[in-house]
Amino acid sequence: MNCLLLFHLLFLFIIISAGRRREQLCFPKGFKFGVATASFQVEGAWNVSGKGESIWDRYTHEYPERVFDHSNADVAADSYHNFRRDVDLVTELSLSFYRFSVSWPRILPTGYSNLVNEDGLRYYSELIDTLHKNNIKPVVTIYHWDLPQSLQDLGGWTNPIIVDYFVDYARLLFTTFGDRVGVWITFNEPLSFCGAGYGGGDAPGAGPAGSGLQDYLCTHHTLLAHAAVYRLYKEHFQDKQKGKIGITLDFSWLEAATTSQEDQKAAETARQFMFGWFAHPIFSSSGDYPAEMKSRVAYVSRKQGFPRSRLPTFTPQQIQRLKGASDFLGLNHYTTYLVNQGSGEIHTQPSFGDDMGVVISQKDEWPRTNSTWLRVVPWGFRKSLNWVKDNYNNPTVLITENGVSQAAGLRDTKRVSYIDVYLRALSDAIYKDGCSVTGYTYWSLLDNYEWMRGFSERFGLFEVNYGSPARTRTARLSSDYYGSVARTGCLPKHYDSFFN
Ligand code: GBH
Repeated sequence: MNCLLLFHLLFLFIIISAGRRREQLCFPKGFKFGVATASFQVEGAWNVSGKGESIWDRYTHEYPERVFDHSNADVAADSYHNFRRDVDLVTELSLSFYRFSVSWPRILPTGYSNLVNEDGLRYYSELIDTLHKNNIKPVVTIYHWDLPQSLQDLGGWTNPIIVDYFVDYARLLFTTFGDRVGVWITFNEPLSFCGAGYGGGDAPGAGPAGSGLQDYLCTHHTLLAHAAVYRLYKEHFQDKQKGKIGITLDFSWLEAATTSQEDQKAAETARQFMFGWFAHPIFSSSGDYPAEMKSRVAYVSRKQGFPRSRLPTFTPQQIQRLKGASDFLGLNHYTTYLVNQGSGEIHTQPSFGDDMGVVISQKDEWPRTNSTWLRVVPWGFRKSLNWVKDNYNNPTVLITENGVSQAAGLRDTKRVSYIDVYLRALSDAIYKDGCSVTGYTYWSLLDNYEWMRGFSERFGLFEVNYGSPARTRTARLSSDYYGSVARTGCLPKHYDSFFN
């Protein structure tokens, strides 16, 4: 009798402890892990060897007080001189790919293709060759925000002529590097550079006066430039070079703040304005801007006394050229917001905010990080992926960025747990929901220049010592953790073992 009781107790104990142990979680065979950086944020060498000025060079030099710590990216992590060390770090972590961006003004100092800077070509050529020597695949972003200043002098992305110049620039990249690059990304996050650059405080600094006007023009021409470069690659390069080409969009999850119908509707409106704005023309079966966005902007414009909508229109041919113009969807995801219906107030001064008509917030209890906008909400990642799957017929997705900032220091336990919980959410999206995700990219390989936040926010798996002329890179705990994930394809059973 006693013996049986003991046996039962033992059994119970085994069940409880098994419940506590995390089940082994592995990503599908062939799933790829990588890291990302962007030219302006890491390269430095802002005026070295023939490089031209970018809008971010100009902006941070002219308005240092607008940058949180008054810094600029003249040197940053100095990857221009240190790229071999960077590639060593990627190699150390056993990663499959390195996502970096090309600085347009480093290659074409004036922005125009009649003047090529040979040193710029040499730099990216050596970077690509070094990656291949180490068995790492380059994933190349053509535009990550550092527009040549000379093109901004023409109006930048608000001027339709930019489409032609972007095509010239992309053609040069395909011709020069295309035989060695398997994955191209035309644009990184148009929501950020059009929304914040042409309607807010990022470079080139249109400010709120541009909102609801310049941001729409910027997006319009960015989408047309994307379609033009996609078609160029398809028609003239893809057969021979066998690469893939897509676009990277930022999708923060937007969750209705309450169960009320108004807030549910507001959340969907916000998704259409902040993600559908770019995704719908390319990935939906009907194409064009989301219907709801078209009708809302038309309605608010009319109320403000405009004779027509401030949202530009595509011709039927342009709609066709954009539809399906991507081999995959690059998705950047960091955090989640709550959405309430707005007051419906319409100011005379146009703004994207009044057009969208919602109120966005975050929940106090969501864990904070070192970036005010970034809270840890892993279930929002899974919901974003499901929304993409349901709305755009389950496209092939590459996670091109996901990551978190922490204060300086090597024991970045919060970063380890952020990556771990987000990777769990991702695996649920893949295995339980059937989302087609082929790879994951951590942002970022190393600490870098965080735009208007300067060096105050660190996203790196490796810490950069900005006080040392050599810009020494030192491994953080999270690099061990992420290296182990990449090596095994599995999440470690006890990720907290990385804390000891
Ligand atoms: C990515 O954007 C960028 O692609 C990358 O370059 C960047 O380093 C990384 O995120 C980390 O930030 O300060 O309240 O005005 C992510 C989307 C859009 C998030 C702008 C921060 C500013 C919010 N970003 N947003 S706020």
